Amino acid sequence: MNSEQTQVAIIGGGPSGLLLGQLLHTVGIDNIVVERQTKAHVLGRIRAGVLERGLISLLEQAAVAERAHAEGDPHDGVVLGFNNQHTRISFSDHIDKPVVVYGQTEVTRDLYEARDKCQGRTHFSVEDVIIKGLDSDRPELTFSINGAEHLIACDYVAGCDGFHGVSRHTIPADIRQEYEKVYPFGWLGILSETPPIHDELIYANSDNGFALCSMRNSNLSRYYVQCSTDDNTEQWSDDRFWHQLQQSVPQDFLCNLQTGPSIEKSIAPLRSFVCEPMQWQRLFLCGDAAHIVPPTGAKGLNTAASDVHYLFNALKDFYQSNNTTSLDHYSQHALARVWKAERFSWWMTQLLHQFPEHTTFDKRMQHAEFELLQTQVEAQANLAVNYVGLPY
Ligand code: FAS
Ligand code: PHB
Repeated sequence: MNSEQTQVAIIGGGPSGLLLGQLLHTVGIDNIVVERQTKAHVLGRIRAGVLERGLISLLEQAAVAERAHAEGDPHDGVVLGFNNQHTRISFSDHIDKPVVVYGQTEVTRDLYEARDKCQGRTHFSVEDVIIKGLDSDRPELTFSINGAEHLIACDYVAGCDGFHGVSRHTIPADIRQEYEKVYPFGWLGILSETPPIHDELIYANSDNGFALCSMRNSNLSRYYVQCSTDDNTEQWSDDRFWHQLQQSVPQDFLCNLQTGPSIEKSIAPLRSFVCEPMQWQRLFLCGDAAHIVPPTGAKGLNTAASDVHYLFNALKDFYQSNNTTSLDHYSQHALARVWKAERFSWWMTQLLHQFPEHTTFDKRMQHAEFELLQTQVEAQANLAVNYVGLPY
């Protein structure tokens, strides 16, 4: 049995676990990350694309923001399309906080590079992670790697292992309260090495369904269309994808659309989910391990970041001042912001998608909401302050 000691054991080497590990390192709190996949597999995921100011600040605090500043693209507004109408929502007209377009994949790459540089301990390809002794002052992780048994003894466990991880299920079922809404559609996303159709994101709803035009850089575009939950990527040729996108994006923008072969194609299901509490004895959940949002509001990665902010500061209070007040209230603090992100993501999803069960009245309500956003400054301000990210 390979035995190790640390202060904080982090389950999950995605953005939540890596960001927490890097922040802990900056204040000398020892930590070990255990990751189920290989590093290459984690870095092969194409996920979020929009970073809130709060996440950028955390990357700065972790001394990992250099590339995001150099290559990230600040955005000061988004375009909303509704059938062939469209309106731009400015951020700076309401709040001086642009968002930065910089892929989650790059954030994860930057965090791994920083972790390697400071020789942070990371175990990849771990199997059968079990959390033990959470009611003691020295909990343990046991797991195996290629058949060899491992044990990590620690003070605290951070469950950063995503929606399909083990951490959440370690909280007893009679303690956990789970809230869930599964949407009757998914997002089919592609990457193409083509110039973006527009210099800002376009979220569009039409009788043909939802579409999103995003980007990673001036020659790498990220597009999404609404698809059925029964679909798989084999059913979606590039031609079918581009045709569907052009049915939903307002025609004023189509003259700038440059299509090309997809270099990545994937389907993501959409759900809203929250687990309460986000802590149990010496286990603390962060990110997708505790909550999921439909990506319509670009809140998934960004809400993981605010969890990490609260947990990092609570652990720092404990190790530097022997004060557990913030640790004792972590779940309460994190959930207050989680639920606001859940609401905004749900609202954006309701506004921008075609729901099979929608009546003609429901469709008129979507149109009325869009007209409010076209004409009412208060409605525009509300979208702007939520999209750029509420304060931590
Ligand atoms: P992650 O799921 O990223 O990371 C968890 C890590 O834990 C993974 O590396 C996993 O391999 C590991 N793990 C799991 N079980 C383990 C175990 N038992 N032991 C050890 N390790 C284990 N958000 C947006 O804002 N915009 C988007 O467009 C967007 N698209 C998405 C598409 C998909 C398919 C998915 C699944 C999510 C998407 N998200 C999007 C949300 C996403 O960005 C998450 O919010 C973000 O990855 C959260 O990061 P983590 O909490 O670190 O979870
Ligand atoms: C992306 O660029 O992948 C992206 C941007 C905004 C979203 C979702 C995804 O709301």
